[in-house]
Amino acid sequence: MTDLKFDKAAFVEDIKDNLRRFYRVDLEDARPEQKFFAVAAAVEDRIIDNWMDTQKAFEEQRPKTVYYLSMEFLMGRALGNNLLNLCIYDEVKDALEEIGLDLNVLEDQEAEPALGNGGLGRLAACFLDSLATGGYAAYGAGIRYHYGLFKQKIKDGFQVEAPDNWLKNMYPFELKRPEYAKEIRFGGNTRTEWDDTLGKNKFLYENYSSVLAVPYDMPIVGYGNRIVDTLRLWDAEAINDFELEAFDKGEYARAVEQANLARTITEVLYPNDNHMSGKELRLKQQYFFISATLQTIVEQYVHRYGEDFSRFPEKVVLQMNDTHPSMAVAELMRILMDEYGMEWDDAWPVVHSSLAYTNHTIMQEALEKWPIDLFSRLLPRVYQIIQEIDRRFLLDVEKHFPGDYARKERMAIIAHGQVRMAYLAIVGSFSVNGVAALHSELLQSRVLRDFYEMWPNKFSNKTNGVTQRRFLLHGNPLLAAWITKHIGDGWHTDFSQMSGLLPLVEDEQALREFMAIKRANKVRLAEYIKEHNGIEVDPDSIFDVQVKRLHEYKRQLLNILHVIYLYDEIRRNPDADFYPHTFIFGAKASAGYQIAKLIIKLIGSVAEKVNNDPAVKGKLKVVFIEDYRVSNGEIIFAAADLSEQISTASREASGTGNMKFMINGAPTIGTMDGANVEIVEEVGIENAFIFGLSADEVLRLEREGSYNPRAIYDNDPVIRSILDHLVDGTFSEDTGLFRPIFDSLLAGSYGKADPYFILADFHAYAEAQRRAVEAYKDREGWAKMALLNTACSGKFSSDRTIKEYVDGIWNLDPVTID
Ligand code: NBG
Repeated sequence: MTDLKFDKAAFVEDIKDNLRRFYRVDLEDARPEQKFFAVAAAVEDRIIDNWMDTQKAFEEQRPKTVYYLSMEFLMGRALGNNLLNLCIYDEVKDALEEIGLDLNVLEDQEAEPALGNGGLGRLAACFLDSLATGGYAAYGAGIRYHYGLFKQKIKDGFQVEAPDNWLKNMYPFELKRPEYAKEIRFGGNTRTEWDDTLGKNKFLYENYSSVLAVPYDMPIVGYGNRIVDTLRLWDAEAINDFELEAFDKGEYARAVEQANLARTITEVLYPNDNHMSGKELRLKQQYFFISATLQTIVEQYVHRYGEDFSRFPEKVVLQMNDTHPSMAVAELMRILMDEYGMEWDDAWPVVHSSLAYTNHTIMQEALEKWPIDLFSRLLPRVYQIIQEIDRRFLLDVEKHFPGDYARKERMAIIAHGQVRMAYLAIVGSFSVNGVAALHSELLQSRVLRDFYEMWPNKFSNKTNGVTQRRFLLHGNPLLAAWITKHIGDGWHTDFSQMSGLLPLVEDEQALREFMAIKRANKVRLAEYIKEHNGIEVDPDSIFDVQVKRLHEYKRQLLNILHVIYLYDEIRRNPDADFYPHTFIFGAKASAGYQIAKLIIKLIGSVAEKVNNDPAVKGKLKVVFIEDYRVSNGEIIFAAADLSEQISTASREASGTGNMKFMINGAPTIGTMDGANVEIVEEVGIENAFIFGLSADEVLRLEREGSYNPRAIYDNDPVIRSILDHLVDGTFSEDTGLFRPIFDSLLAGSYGKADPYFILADFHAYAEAQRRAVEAYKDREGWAKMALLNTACSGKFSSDRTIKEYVDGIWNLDPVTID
């Protein structure tokens, strides 16, 4: 499919022009990053026409528009993706080859916009790709952090964070739009004053300080449909008037200080995944991008439809990606009342019918709660509005459940000195959804049960998905071409067609080809590992992979304890039959998350020991891949044999890495958690390696408080010996180094030992590992299982997820341009 007439000569000419214009160099003398920019700018030029046509079509057809509000967009590199979606990847590759440029090398030059932590931010990026591809009028709205997620270096086995200065060189795929800047106000106080002409109290907001929110637009190219949606990221600048005033008084330094203060708002992404940071600056970031976005949306609405807001919910829908954007509820009320003079009773239905909320976690420490004093000091007017929302909401609760005071206390938005952002989001929206069937079920039956009982119709499930265009078409070109050879290229935009591969499970030739592709991808990863880690890995060993953020609930510790167990076995029986096995890890830990960082160190220390022990004879290898991110992720998923999804059941809301592995033909070894449940439903339990406590069992053990890891340690010699290695000098001369990990399992630094049930699940996990290795030894059987995973992955495209949001929540119609 080529939608764009690709003019090779003009393209090459543009590249040379760009080099002259931006760098005053010829192609021969240009440095790699200059070549990248020149090519990327030429590609951006080819996006612009479609982008303008899309905007025109929106302006003419005025479709209902969705705004995806998110603090995080983990976009990954854009060059390759844009070329694929423009359907000119191969043409450009050839054109570049003719002038001596290698597209893959150029792609590696691109700084990666890593404006997100993990699954939540990457989901937002996949959703934008699917929205544009589906032809929907959609905007992403977020923050243009100057520093994205830190780059991870490993020094002596420890994680060291380096700043991610992704804007150091000009970023080619963004456009500054100063003409759409908005003023954002913080602090100050509120006051009411009688207004004679209005005949009522007028509300005043005074003594605030302001910053300017300036938007930068990134194009989101739909696949082969000429639609280009927009990701609008807000950057902070000082308000010019402020500076002028200070200049007048000769306070030059103060003016500059002011400017720097403004800029700090968008300086850095908080590197926490599934954990709330509670910092004032974070709260500022939230209000900053929400206020700027809502001002823009309302202005746009008024421009099209005038000041009658009754049709607002027909034309606009806002999806809140977790609670981070939830002050949208109050901010939209504020704008409608304070700036457009609406009454509460008229404004509330407008707000409430246009906002929807997605919950992404049941982890208590991730649920946002802000102290009242901080909130009301920074955002006095917004706080006032939240108080009124809460007051009215509690009256409503009283109506539904008369006299149930305990319930009111449980459900109040403001309680115990805090503002509970999740409750604000639920009360202020018409839709609340979880991100996988099990997760949504847990929300309804446990975490948000009170709300579900009050408003059962508000709740639904939307199981996550990932874009096959990045994680298969771009990341695994060999497999993509093979699939297209067999079933055509319809799967690029209709992933349910993957089931067309099912008959090939009986085709020996096809199975051989499929496995040959997997092997080629393993060789590609082995080369990456050799280059980046200096470790040789055997492409014929099992590539057993766990890549994701480091978090205790994700249980990388269970994985590495099992490696220690295998190492012991080998040392005990050096001549026993042992199938070569490579354990590959990749994970960033939040900078302040000490135990997580220590687990990284433990993985490194085990790797060091195991990889260099001659008794192991190279049969067991452990690799920690530095700086796991979207770009190397694509290489890793394509090469995996086994997908580790071993979270404590009930804790992983969905997971999306699990889907990326499945698509690329890696069976899952995992617990019945998150979307694993649905993966197993699709592929059959016999084509996965499922183990461990169920969500119900975990929750029951927690409720009863009956779990006793100490007893396991005392009575189980195998587990005792593994854990003792943490403190007996096997992996570190400093026997105290890993003591905190040992204690977290047995003593519990917070009075609770092994909160993620690692010891409870250990033997079940080891047994599932044995099953996986046995299955792997049967080469033909494994090929079938792996291919079945790919063939049954059709459900896990974000195109399907987006269609469910569109039909079930947003109610959008696609737009076409000719
Ligand atoms: C994460 C969950 C994942 C889920 C992603 C995307 C947060 C708060 N939640 O399981 O932990 O896949 O969201 O929905 O980051």
